[in-house]
Amino acid sequence: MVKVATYGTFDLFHKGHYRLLQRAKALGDYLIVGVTTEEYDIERGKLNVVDSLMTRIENVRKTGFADEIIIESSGEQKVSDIKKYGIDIITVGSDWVGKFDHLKQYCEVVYLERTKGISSTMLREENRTIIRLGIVGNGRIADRFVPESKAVSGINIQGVYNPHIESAAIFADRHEIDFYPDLEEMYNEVDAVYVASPHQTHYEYIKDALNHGKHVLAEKPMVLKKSEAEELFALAKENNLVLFEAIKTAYCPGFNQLINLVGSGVIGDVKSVEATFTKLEGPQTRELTDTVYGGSFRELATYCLLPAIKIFGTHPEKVSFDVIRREDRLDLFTKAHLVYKNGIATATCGLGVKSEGQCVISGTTGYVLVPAPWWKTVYFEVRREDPRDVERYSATFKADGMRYEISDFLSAINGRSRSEFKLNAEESVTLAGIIEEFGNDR
Ligand code: C2G
Repeated sequence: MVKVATYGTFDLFHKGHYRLLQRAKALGDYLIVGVTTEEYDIERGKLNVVDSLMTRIENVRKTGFADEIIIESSGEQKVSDIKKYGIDIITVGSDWVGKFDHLKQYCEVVYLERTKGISSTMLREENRTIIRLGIVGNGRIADRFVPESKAVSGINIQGVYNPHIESAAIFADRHEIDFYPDLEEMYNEVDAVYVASPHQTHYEYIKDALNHGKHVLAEKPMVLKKSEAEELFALAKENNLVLFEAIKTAYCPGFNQLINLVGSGVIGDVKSVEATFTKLEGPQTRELTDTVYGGSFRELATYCLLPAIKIFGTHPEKVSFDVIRREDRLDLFTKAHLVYKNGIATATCGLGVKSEGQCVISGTTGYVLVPAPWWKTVYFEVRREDPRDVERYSATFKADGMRYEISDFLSAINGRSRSEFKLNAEESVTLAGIIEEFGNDR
């Protein structure tokens, strides 16, 4: 008798799950299905799981494919299950290709093709939906976005659009999604759009998507002009649509803990915020070759301005810049200085200059040091006059960390969001305004 095992969360049970179990069963004579516990899902960074463990087990049972259902409560369990149950084959979907190869020393590992284009039709009667998302643009950031989206329950990447059809086709193939040669075609099949095209094209794509009734998650910088940001947020509001700027730091647990802690007065009155982000990029990258829309500030300012805007607010009294430019005027190293009524802030961005990527928040009774990379906030210290007086904080930040913004975006669409507090329209408008001022300074 050939024993097969497969594992999963099986939240919002859909056609993809059904087909996976069907084919898993067909691989042998006896199918064991491991369903993850809520604790294990939290530990492995799977967000937004809606159904209880009992419901998820029940949905697997109802398919009739499982001969035995077990609970998966840790990452190591697969190895012990193989021995315990005498498993011959472990199978999972192709989104996991390579990830379980270490099990090949114990049994056969089969990756089954993932099901594309999951629709909500199966779920609608129960008044729950899977948000179908289309991607516009397929650069480096989109490559990281797709795997991150798999860690969020309730979203399916339907396909990608790029006017460069060949590039879109390769991307679609790599991520096992569809590609659309035509935007209208994509709009017909999605509820939401992720805009990850070059900066200067965001405005038109966002506007178009909103005008087609789609929610939008837009890569940073969302737009390069304050008036454009205001117009787009007004349009989203008018049409009851969600528009989020995808600055992952704003949504990650550690950064929110940091902002809340500082807000609670742990370092007294805050007087200064300094944040630095530098990258040494290859000379052929877009940010170093695009002399009009590239450069350190447009690339990195949204991160470095974020702590100041969260702590001091959206009304700096004065903004100025010190810039080191290349001969062709592209900015390699930029310091933006923000003067507020109650404090000052510096945002330091570098593309051809490397520095310590830390954030220091100074107050009247102490300071917070967030070591590099502060924008993926996993650890920070509250320090005071006495060097022995140090409080240490740590938080989780899984993989590329985009799952947090995706999860909040879904919650906002599904109407159960608190993320207005994480990055609101006014804050995004302020960011666009400062980036515009920088542009005028050229
Ligand atoms: N799946 C699929 N097609 C989809 C969605 C999911 O074939 N459109 C497959 C996944 O590849 C997985 C199974 O269905 O094999 C369950 O998916 P999830 O519930 O998302 O669980 P997952 O996070 O993939 O857990 O130990 C946990 C397992 O390793 C996998």
